[in-house]
Amino acid sequence: MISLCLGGVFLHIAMKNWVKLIVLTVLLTLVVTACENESNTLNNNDESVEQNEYSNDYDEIGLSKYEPSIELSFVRETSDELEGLINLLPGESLEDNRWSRIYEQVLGISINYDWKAKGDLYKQKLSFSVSSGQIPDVIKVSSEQLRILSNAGLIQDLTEVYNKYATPLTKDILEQEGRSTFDAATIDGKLMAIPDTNSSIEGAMYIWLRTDWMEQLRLQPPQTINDVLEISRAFTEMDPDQNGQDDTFGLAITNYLWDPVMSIKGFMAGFEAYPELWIVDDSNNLVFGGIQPEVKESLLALQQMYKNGQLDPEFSFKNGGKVKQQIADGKVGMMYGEQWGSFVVQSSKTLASDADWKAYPIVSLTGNPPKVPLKLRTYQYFAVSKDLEQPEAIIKLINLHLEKNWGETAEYNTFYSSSYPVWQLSPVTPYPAQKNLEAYRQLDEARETGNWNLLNAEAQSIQKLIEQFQAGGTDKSHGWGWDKTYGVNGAFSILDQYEANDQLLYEAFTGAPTETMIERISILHDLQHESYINIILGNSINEFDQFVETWYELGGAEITKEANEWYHQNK
Ligand SMILES: [Ca+2]
Repeated sequence: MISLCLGGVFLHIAMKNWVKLIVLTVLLTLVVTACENESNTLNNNDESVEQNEYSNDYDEIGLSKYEPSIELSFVRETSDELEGLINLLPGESLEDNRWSRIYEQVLGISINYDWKAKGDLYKQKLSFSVSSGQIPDVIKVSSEQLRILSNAGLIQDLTEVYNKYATPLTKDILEQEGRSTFDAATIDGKLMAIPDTNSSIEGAMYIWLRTDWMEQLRLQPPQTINDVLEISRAFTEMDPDQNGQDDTFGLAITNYLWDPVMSIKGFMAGFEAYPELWIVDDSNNLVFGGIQPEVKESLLALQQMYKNGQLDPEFSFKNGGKVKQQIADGKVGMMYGEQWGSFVVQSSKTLASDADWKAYPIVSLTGNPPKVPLKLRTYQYFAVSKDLEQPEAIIKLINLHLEKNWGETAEYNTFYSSSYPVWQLSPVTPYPAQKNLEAYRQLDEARETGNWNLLNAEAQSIQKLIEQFQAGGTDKSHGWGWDKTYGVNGAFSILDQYEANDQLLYEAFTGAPTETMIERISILHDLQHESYINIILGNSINEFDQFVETWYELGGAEITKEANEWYHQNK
């Protein structure tokens, strides 16, 4: 029941390990709670899964059944978390579970795994599989690997298969954030894989502020970057925790500047600086945001904050786990972060039960609503072996997965979240990019109209947690973060506003990585990161111009050329 928001968003996305850790802690806490509170429902669900036999009642060709059944092979990445999940589900295994059974019963597709492995070993084996050409029927690969398979002639064109077999629901969901997720999967005009789409809109930034400190210091919500700077100063210098000691900082940031929480990119957006994105300039050419002059001004502001003791002097040695601990210890009261930042800042309530937080919209220098940068998050693709006679089978799996979770015959509490994030049992795990925003919108409407009957299963489960929080009993802490994210003035109310104001800035380069990108991008990333950190720590701002020059020389010029070739051919 819980996993959907957390599970749906987080575990679909590759993230730094520390973020995973936070997420898992939250997940486990909530799962345990859910089990305690809903053991009856859970048992019922599990029994029904064991006993239910599904037949095929669908008319769509994309949900038709193979008779006799076919076998479809994959390879599978496992993890301790996935094993832990399976241990919680009696009678189910990775090979034989509620998803494998319904795929077999409804579609006549029997799923096999050629091999399974964890983490780095999985990556190594996958890489060997791609380079040696020994691939299963369906393989999930990066866009680079997709090029290799396509160039080697090992996979098939799925253009017609997708058009013919994808159900309207599938097309609607896979294209929810536009067709850009298909760009890197399209080679010479042919769709060579189905994108494993991830939500980009979930990357929107908010300012998370400790409101009990704001009240203590009589500070108003920020309207401009100047207000943010003033709050940072006040949180550092005016003893917001009233302990008589100079022991607090203004803004939480980690040694990795691009984390989804406690990063600098939301702050920089206020200066119209987009250090992670390719953007379109005034002459309709692509330029890399990380080298634009606007970045300079934002780095200068951070340098000033550092100099004035508003950033931890040791931030460049501290990862997310350590900075999260500083928040828990009541040393910092402001961070930029994604919608689930509530679950990070909640840790401060252990030490100070009256600690309170709220998400605010990011702000600009002028006070005009700033653009909110969104990096494209789709990075994996399902390719199909040239030898498979039923290439549409992968589309059918995706169709049924979406249908049983978000379609008219959805059984969300059985197939997405039975209190446990059971969606992970399937080899394909598509989801609507805007599902969390949609859940908020349903809750918002119900709060307005008083009609709670129209909530989907996801919104219902969130509402239960919010009610738990509002009821104020011993379990209220379980609902705190949910209220901060999905409640009346929660983070999603701001996302709704961002969208209505046309503030969302989607990444403009969405093609497969170019030749020089593949070769040079990690060197350029490191160069950028080091230059930014050094400037924040006090090096001359003139070093920025030197960095830009070096960036161009080390491959940036070539990459810019290649990115523009793609852009002018495709957009
Ligand atoms: Ca203090």
